[in-house]
Amino acid sequence: MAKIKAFIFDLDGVITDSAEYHYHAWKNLASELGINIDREFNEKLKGISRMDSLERILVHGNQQDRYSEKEKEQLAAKKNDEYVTLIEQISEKDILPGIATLIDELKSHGYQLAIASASKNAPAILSYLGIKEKFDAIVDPSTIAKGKPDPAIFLEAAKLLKVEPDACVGIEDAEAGIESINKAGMFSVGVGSEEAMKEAHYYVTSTAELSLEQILKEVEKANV
Ligand code: B16
Ligand code: MG
Repeated sequence: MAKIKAFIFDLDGVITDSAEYHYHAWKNLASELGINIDREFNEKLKGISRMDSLERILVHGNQQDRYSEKEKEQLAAKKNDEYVTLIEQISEKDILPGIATLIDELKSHGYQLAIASASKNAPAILSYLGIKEKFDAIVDPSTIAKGKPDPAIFLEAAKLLKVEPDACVGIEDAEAGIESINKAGMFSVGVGSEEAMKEAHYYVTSTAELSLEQILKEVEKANV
C-alpha cells in the first residue's frame, strides 16, 4: 500500500446517524401504501439508494408491480420531501462520537478528505452539522452509474481528490460499503459488529474508537 494521503468517509452511520430520519419518512410513506415496516427492516435500507429503497419496500409489501415508473418517482419524491423537513433538526450535536476530533486531526496532518455517500442530501446534512467546508470533495451520487457495493463512488472520490486509490482509506458502516472500498483497492475501515464488518481490513465497534494513529498502524500491519 502506498503512503496514505486521503480519507474517504461514508456519511450515514459514520459521520451522523440519519437512518432514524430515513426510517420515519419511509415508514409514513409505506403506511399510506398499506405496507408495514419496522426498525429491523430499516436495517436493510442502510447505504441503499432512494429508488432501490422504495423497490425493497414495495417487494416487502408484495406491491412490486403496482406502480408505474412515474408513480414510483412521485412516491420517492414524497418520502424525500418529508425527509428534507426532518433533517432540518440536525445540528453539530448530531456528529457521531469521536468524528469531529478525527476530522480535525486528519486536517491538521494535511490529509485530503472526501465524502462518498449514496445520499443526494449529503451536502445539506454536512451543512447542518457545520462541517461541510472541511471536505475537499463530496461525490454527487447522481453521477455514479452503479451504487455500493460497486467501487465507482469511492473511485470517483479518489479521482476528485487527485489521489491514487491505494493511497486512500475508506470508512464505512455498511457491508456493501466495505465491499465497495475493497474493490476500489483502498484500505477499508469498518464501524460495526465483527460479523457485519468481517470483510473490513480493520474494524471498530463504535466511531468513538477511531484514531488516526491506530488506523495508520493497521495499514502498516496489513500491508495490502
Ligand atoms: P437520499 P450513506 C444512504 O447514505 C442511506 O444510508 C440510505 O438509507 C439512503 O437511502 C441513501 O443514502 C440515499 O439517500 O434519499 O438522501 O438520497 O450511508 O451512503 O451515507
Ligand atoms: Mg452508511
